[in-house]
Amino acid sequence: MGNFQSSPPPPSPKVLPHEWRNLPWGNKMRDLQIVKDYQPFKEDIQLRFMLYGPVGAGKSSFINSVDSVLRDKITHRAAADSLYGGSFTTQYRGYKIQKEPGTHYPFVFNDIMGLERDAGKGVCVEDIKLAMKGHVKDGYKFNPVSPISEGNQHYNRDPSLSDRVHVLVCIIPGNTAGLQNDDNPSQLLTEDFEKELREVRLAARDMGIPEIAILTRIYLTCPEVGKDIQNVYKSKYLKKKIEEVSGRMGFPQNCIFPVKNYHSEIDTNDDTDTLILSALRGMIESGEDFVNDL
Ligand SMILES: Nc1nc2c(ncn2[C@@H]2O[C@H](COP(=O)(O)OP(=O)(O)O)[C@@H](O)[C@H]2O)c(=O)[nH]1
Ligand SMILES: [Mg+2]
Repeated sequence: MGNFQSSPPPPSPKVLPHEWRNLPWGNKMRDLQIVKDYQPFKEDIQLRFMLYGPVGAGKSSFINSVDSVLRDKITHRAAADSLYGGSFTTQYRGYKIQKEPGTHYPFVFNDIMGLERDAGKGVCVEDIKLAMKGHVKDGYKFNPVSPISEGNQHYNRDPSLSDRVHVLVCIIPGNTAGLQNDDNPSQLLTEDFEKELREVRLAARDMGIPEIAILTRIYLTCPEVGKDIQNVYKSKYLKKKIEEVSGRMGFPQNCIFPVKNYHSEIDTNDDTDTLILSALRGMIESGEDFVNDL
Protein backbone atom coordinates (compact mmCIF):
# COMPACT_ATOMS: atom_id res chain seq x y z
CA MET A 1 0.00 0.00 0.00
CA GLY A 2 3.06 2.18 0.51
CA ASN A 3 2.86 3.17 -3.15
CA PHE A 4 -0.06 5.44 -2.40
CA GLN A 5 1.63 7.30 0.40
CA SER A 6 2.89 10.69 -0.57
CA SER A 7 6.67 10.80 -0.69
CA PRO A 8 8.51 13.22 1.61
CA PRO A 9 9.10 16.67 0.15
CA PRO A 10 12.31 16.87 -1.87
CA PRO A 11 15.23 18.35 0.09
CA SER A 12 15.78 22.05 -0.37
CA PRO A 13 18.47 22.71 -2.99
CA LYS A 14 20.09 24.97 -0.45
CA VAL A 15 20.96 22.20 1.99
CA LEU A 16 23.27 19.22 1.59
CA PRO A 17 21.76 15.78 2.20
CA HIS A 18 24.24 15.08 5.00
CA GLU A 19 26.11 17.12 7.58
CA TRP A 20 29.73 17.79 6.77
CA ARG A 21 30.49 17.96 10.47
CA ASN A 22 28.52 15.73 12.81
CA LEU A 23 27.04 17.14 15.96
CA PRO A 24 25.27 15.17 18.68
CA TRP A 25 21.85 16.72 18.03
CA GLY A 26 19.34 15.65 20.61
CA ASN A 27 22.13 14.45 22.88
CA LYS A 28 23.58 17.62 24.32
CA MET A 29 23.94 15.95 27.71
CA ARG A 30 27.00 14.10 26.43
CA ASP A 31 28.92 17.30 25.68
CA LEU A 32 27.54 19.02 28.75
CA GLN A 33 28.82 16.19 30.91
CA ILE A 34 32.26 16.38 29.28
CA VAL A 35 32.44 20.07 30.14
CA LYS A 36 31.12 19.48 33.66
CA ASP A 37 33.69 16.74 34.27
CA TYR A 38 36.58 18.71 32.81
CA GLN A 39 39.50 19.23 35.14
CA PRO A 40 42.83 20.56 33.85
CA PHE A 41 45.52 17.91 33.97
CA LYS A 42 47.85 20.39 35.62
CA GLU A 43 46.55 21.00 39.10
CA ASP A 44 45.46 24.40 40.34
CA ILE A 45 45.35 26.10 37.00
CA GLN A 46 42.49 27.56 35.05
CA LEU A 47 42.27 27.98 31.30
CA ARG A 48 41.99 31.53 30.07
CA PHE A 49 40.14 32.22 26.82
CA MET A 50 40.64 35.63 25.26
CA LEU A 51 37.65 36.66 23.17
CA TYR A 52 38.76 39.13 20.58
CA GLY A 53 36.63 40.84 17.97
CA PRO A 54 35.07 44.04 16.74
CA VAL A 55 32.47 45.80 18.85
CA GLY A 56 29.05 44.28 18.26
CA ALA A 57 30.46 40.92 17.13
CA GLY A 58 28.84 39.09 20.02
CA LYS A 59 31.68 38.61 22.55
CA SER A 60 29.64 39.49 25.62
CA SER A 61 26.71 37.52 24.24
CA PHE A 62 28.93 34.48 23.79
CA ILE A 63 30.06 34.62 27.44
CA ASN A 64 26.41 34.94 28.48
CA SER A 65 25.47 32.09 26.17
CA VAL A 66 28.06 29.75 27.69
CA ASP A 67 26.90 30.83 31.14
CA SER A 68 23.29 30.13 30.12
CA VAL A 69 24.09 26.66 28.73
CA LEU A 70 26.08 25.60 31.77
CA ARG A 71 23.55 26.93 34.26
CA ASP A 72 20.54 25.92 32.19
CA LYS A 73 18.95 29.34 32.33
CA ILE A 74 19.36 32.55 30.37
CA THR A 75 21.78 34.87 32.15
CA HIS A 76 22.97 38.39 31.42
CA ARG A 77 26.19 38.74 33.33
CA ALA A 78 28.54 40.15 30.73
CA ALA A 79 26.42 43.12 29.69
CA ALA A 80 25.74 42.80 25.98
CA ASP A 81 25.47 46.15 24.29
CA SER A 82 22.30 46.16 22.26
CA LEU A 83 23.21 49.58 20.93
CA TYR A 84 26.74 49.22 19.63
CA GLY A 85 27.30 52.96 19.78
CA GLY A 86 26.91 53.18 23.52
CA SER A 87 28.97 51.49 26.16
CA PHE A 88 32.07 49.47 25.36
CA THR A 89 33.94 46.83 27.22
CA THR A 90 37.26 48.56 27.82
CA GLN A 91 38.02 47.28 31.27
CA TYR A 92 39.95 44.05 31.50
CA ARG A 93 38.11 41.51 33.54
CA GLY A 94 37.78 37.78 33.66
CA TYR A 95 34.39 36.12 33.70
CA LYS A 96 34.10 32.86 35.55
CA ILE A 97 31.08 30.63 35.49
CA GLN A 98 29.57 29.26 38.64
CA LYS A 99 29.35 25.50 38.89
CA GLU A 100 27.78 24.92 42.25
CA PRO A 101 27.43 27.66 44.84
CA GLY A 102 30.96 28.53 45.84
CA THR A 103 32.70 26.72 42.97
CA HIS A 104 33.51 27.72 39.42
CA TYR A 105 34.41 26.00 36.19
CA PRO A 106 38.17 25.85 35.68
CA PHE A 107 38.14 28.36 32.84
CA VAL A 108 37.77 32.08 32.55
CA PHE A 109 36.84 34.42 29.69
CA ASN A 110 38.41 37.76 28.96
CA ASP A 111 36.70 39.99 26.46
CA ILE A 112 38.83 42.33 24.31
CA MET A 113 37.46 44.71 21.77
CA GLY A 114 39.31 45.42 18.58
CA LEU A 115 40.68 48.89 18.11
CA GLU A 116 38.47 51.37 16.34
CA ARG A 117 41.05 53.62 14.82
CA ASP A 118 38.78 56.49 13.92
CA ALA A 119 36.87 56.54 17.12
CA GLY A 120 39.96 56.24 19.34
CA LYS A 121 38.29 53.41 21.20
CA GLY A 122 39.25 49.85 21.83
CA VAL A 123 42.44 48.21 22.94
CA CYS A 124 45.82 48.73 21.33
CA VAL A 125 47.63 45.69 19.99
CA GLU A 126 50.54 46.14 22.40
CA ASP A 127 48.11 45.75 25.32
CA ILE A 128 46.56 42.67 23.73
CA LYS A 129 50.00 41.08 23.49
CA LEU A 130 50.78 41.98 27.10
CA ALA A 131 47.42 40.57 28.20
CA MET A 132 48.15 37.33 26.32
CA LYS A 133 51.37 37.02 28.32
CA GLY A 134 49.44 37.61 31.54
CA HIS A 135 50.80 41.07 32.34
CA VAL A 136 47.42 42.81 32.60
CA LYS A 137 45.48 42.44 35.84
CA ASP A 138 41.73 42.46 36.22
CA GLY A 139 40.30 45.94 36.56
CA TYR A 140 42.72 47.65 34.17
CA LYS A 141 40.98 50.22 32.03
CA PHE A 142 42.52 50.15 28.57
CA ASN A 143 43.77 53.36 27.09
CA PRO A 144 43.30 53.23 23.32
CA VAL A 145 46.30 55.45 22.65
CA SER A 146 48.98 54.07 24.95
CA PRO A 147 49.75 50.64 26.34
CA ILE A 148 49.98 49.81 30.03
CA SER A 149 53.28 50.80 31.65
CA GLU A 150 55.27 48.58 33.95
CA GLY A 151 54.71 51.03 36.79
CA ASN A 152 50.94 50.74 36.56
CA GLN A 153 49.22 49.15 39.56
CA HIS A 154 47.45 46.77 37.16
CA TYR A 155 50.69 45.60 35.55
CA ASN A 156 51.50 42.05 36.58
CA ARG A 157 55.28 41.65 36.60
CA ASP A 158 55.30 38.00 37.36
CA PRO A 159 52.37 36.26 35.65
CA SER A 160 51.49 32.72 36.68
CA LEU A 161 50.45 30.08 34.17
CA SER A 162 46.78 30.82 34.95
CA ASP A 163 47.26 34.55 34.26
CA ARG A 164 48.36 33.82 30.71
CA VAL A 165 45.97 33.39 27.81
CA HIS A 166 45.66 29.81 26.56
CA VAL A 167 43.31 30.20 23.60
CA LEU A 168 42.69 33.18 21.37
CA VAL A 169 39.03 33.09 20.38
CA CYS A 170 38.25 35.41 17.49
CA ILE A 171 34.59 36.36 17.35
CA ILE A 172 33.55 37.01 13.78
CA PRO A 173 30.05 38.30 13.01
CA GLY A 174 28.80 35.75 10.49
CA ASN A 175 26.34 38.01 8.75
CA THR A 176 29.13 40.43 7.87
CA ALA A 177 32.03 38.05 7.38
CA GLY A 178 32.59 39.62 3.97
CA LEU A 179 34.87 42.61 4.07
CA GLN A 180 33.21 46.00 4.38
CA ASN A 181 32.61 47.49 0.93
CA ASP A 182 29.89 49.25 -1.00
CA ASP A 183 27.76 46.10 -1.23
CA ASN A 184 28.29 45.33 2.40
CA PRO A 185 28.33 48.56 4.32
CA SER A 186 28.41 46.97 7.76
CA GLN A 187 30.77 48.65 10.19
CA LEU A 188 31.61 45.49 12.06
CA LEU A 189 34.39 44.04 9.97
CA THR A 190 36.56 46.76 8.51
CA GLU A 191 39.81 46.51 6.63
CA ASP A 192 41.54 48.08 9.63
CA PHE A 193 40.12 45.43 11.88
CA GLU A 194 41.28 42.65 9.60
CA LYS A 195 44.76 44.12 9.62
CA GLU A 196 44.79 44.23 13.38
CA LEU A 197 43.33 40.73 13.56
CA ARG A 198 46.30 39.48 11.55
CA GLU A 199 48.71 41.24 13.90
CA VAL A 200 47.03 39.81 16.99
CA ARG A 201 46.97 36.32 15.51
CA LEU A 202 50.60 36.54 14.53
CA ALA A 203 51.47 37.49 18.11
CA ALA A 204 49.43 34.54 19.40
CA ARG A 205 51.18 32.22 16.98
CA ASP A 206 54.59 33.48 18.15
CA MET A 207 53.60 32.55 21.69
CA GLY A 208 52.24 29.20 20.51
CA ILE A 209 48.72 30.14 21.64
CA PRO A 210 46.09 28.15 19.71
CA GLU A 211 43.24 30.02 18.08
CA ILE A 212 39.62 29.39 17.35
CA ALA A 213 37.16 31.43 15.34
CA ILE A 214 33.53 31.69 16.34
CA LEU A 215 31.05 32.76 13.72
CA THR A 216 28.06 34.45 15.35
CA ARG A 217 24.67 35.56 14.00
CA ILE A 218 24.57 32.63 11.63
CA TYR A 219 20.86 32.31 11.28
CA LEU A 220 20.72 35.83 9.91
CA THR A 221 22.89 34.63 7.04
CA CYS A 222 20.95 31.61 5.92
CA PRO A 223 17.15 31.15 6.01
CA GLU A 224 17.55 27.36 6.14
CA VAL A 225 19.45 27.70 9.41
CA GLY A 226 16.86 30.23 10.57
CA LYS A 227 14.18 27.61 10.00
CA ASP A 228 16.07 24.79 11.68
CA ILE A 229 19.37 25.29 13.42
CA GLN A 230 20.22 21.61 12.82
CA ASN A 231 20.82 22.65 9.22
CA VAL A 232 23.93 24.51 10.24
CA TYR A 233 26.33 21.90 8.81
CA LYS A 234 24.07 21.18 5.86
CA SER A 235 23.62 24.75 4.66
CA LYS A 236 25.51 25.27 1.42
CA TYR A 237 25.63 28.97 2.08
CA LEU A 238 27.17 28.59 5.52
CA LYS A 239 29.67 26.05 4.24
CA LYS A 240 30.76 28.61 1.65
CA LYS A 241 30.92 31.28 4.33
CA ILE A 242 33.17 29.13 6.50
CA GLU A 243 35.40 28.39 3.51
CA GLU A 244 35.54 32.10 2.81
CA VAL A 245 36.48 33.02 6.39
CA SER A 246 39.06 30.26 6.34
CA GLY A 247 40.51 31.35 3.02
CA ARG A 248 40.60 35.04 3.66
CA MET A 249 41.55 35.13 7.33
CA GLY A 250 43.59 31.95 7.39
CA PHE A 251 41.78 29.95 10.08
CA PRO A 252 41.82 26.23 9.38
CA GLN A 253 38.23 25.16 8.76
CA ASN A 254 38.19 22.80 11.71
CA CYS A 255 38.91 25.75 14.01
CA ILE A 256 35.81 27.66 12.89
CA PHE A 257 32.67 27.14 14.94
CA PRO A 258 29.36 28.69 13.91
CA VAL A 259 27.11 29.52 16.87
CA LYS A 260 23.85 31.19 17.59
CA ASN A 261 24.18 33.28 20.72
CA TYR A 262 21.32 33.72 23.10
CA HIS A 263 20.34 37.32 22.60
CA SER A 264 16.57 37.64 22.81
CA GLU A 265 15.44 34.25 24.08
CA ILE A 266 14.01 33.69 27.52
CA ASP A 267 14.62 29.93 27.60
CA THR A 268 17.54 27.81 26.52
CA ASN A 269 17.17 25.48 23.55
CA ASP A 270 18.90 22.12 23.11
CA ASP A 271 20.07 22.75 19.53
CA THR A 272 21.45 26.19 20.37
CA ASP A 273 23.17 24.61 23.38
CA THR A 274 24.66 21.88 21.20
CA LEU A 275 26.42 24.43 18.97
CA ILE A 276 27.71 26.47 21.89
CA LEU A 277 28.98 23.34 23.64
CA SER A 278 30.74 22.22 20.50
CA ALA A 279 32.64 25.53 20.35
CA LEU A 280 33.37 25.42 24.08
CA ARG A 281 34.73 21.88 23.85
CA GLY A 282 36.97 22.97 21.00
CA MET A 283 38.31 25.77 23.19
CA ILE A 284 38.86 23.51 26.18
CA GLU A 285 40.67 20.88 24.11
CA SER A 286 42.97 23.43 22.46
CA GLY A 287 43.70 25.15 25.77
CA GLU A 288 44.38 21.90 27.57
CA ASP A 289 46.83 20.81 24.85
CA PHE A 290 48.63 24.13 24.93
CA VAL A 291 49.00 24.17 28.71
CA ASN A 292 50.32 20.62 28.77
CA ASP A 293 52.87 21.35 26.07
CA LEU A 294 54.39 24.19 28.09
N1 LIG B 1 20.98 37.62 15.90
C1 LIG B 1 22.04 37.54 16.69
N2 LIG B 1 22.36 38.60 17.41
C2 LIG B 1 23.44 38.52 18.20
C3 LIG B 1 24.24 37.33 18.28
N3 LIG B 1 25.25 37.56 19.13
C4 LIG B 1 25.09 38.82 19.57
N4 LIG B 1 23.99 39.41 19.03
C5 LIG B 1 23.49 40.78 19.27
O1 LIG B 1 24.49 41.68 18.80
C6 LIG B 1 24.59 42.79 19.66
C7 LIG B 1 26.03 42.98 20.13
O2 LIG B 1 26.40 41.87 20.90
P1 LIG B 1 27.49 41.97 22.07
O3 LIG B 1 27.57 40.62 22.69
O4 LIG B 1 27.21 43.13 22.98
O5 LIG B 1 28.80 42.27 21.23
P2 LIG B 1 30.27 42.64 21.74
O6 LIG B 1 30.43 44.10 21.49
O7 LIG B 1 31.19 41.84 20.86
O8 LIG B 1 30.38 42.27 23.18
C8 LIG B 1 23.61 42.56 20.79
O9 LIG B 1 22.44 43.27 20.49
C9 LIG B 1 23.34 41.08 20.74
O10 LIG B 1 22.04 40.80 21.21
C10 LIG B 1 23.84 36.19 17.48
O11 LIG B 1 24.47 35.12 17.46
N5 LIG B 1 22.74 36.36 16.71
MG1 LIG C 1 30.83 43.43 24.87
